Amino acid sequence: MVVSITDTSSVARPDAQNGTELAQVLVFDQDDDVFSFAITAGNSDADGDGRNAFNIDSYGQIFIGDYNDLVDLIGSPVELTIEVTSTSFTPTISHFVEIEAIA
Ligand SMILES: [Ca+2]
Repeated sequence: MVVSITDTSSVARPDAQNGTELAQVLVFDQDDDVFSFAITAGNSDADGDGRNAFNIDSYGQIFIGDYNDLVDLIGSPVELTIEVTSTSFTPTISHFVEIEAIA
């Protein structure tokens, strides 16, 4: 299994819409293993509404899950650790998000 990502970093702003794509994790697997994606570190739910700032779907697309959480992240780049779970092993890959203030 080879894991890569379209963008190692991205920039987001607190006025972004939920669902805005930041990057895509790509998996090449010769054995056609079944695999799944999870953000295992770096995520947060600053406003405590049960929705994390970032999310990843079953296709490996990383997107904004809750723009309300981004305000608290302005100025300090966030490192998200994405874990790819498969039957054989669980590689990880990082994606950095810089949160810009709304101009
Ligand atoms: Ca939240």
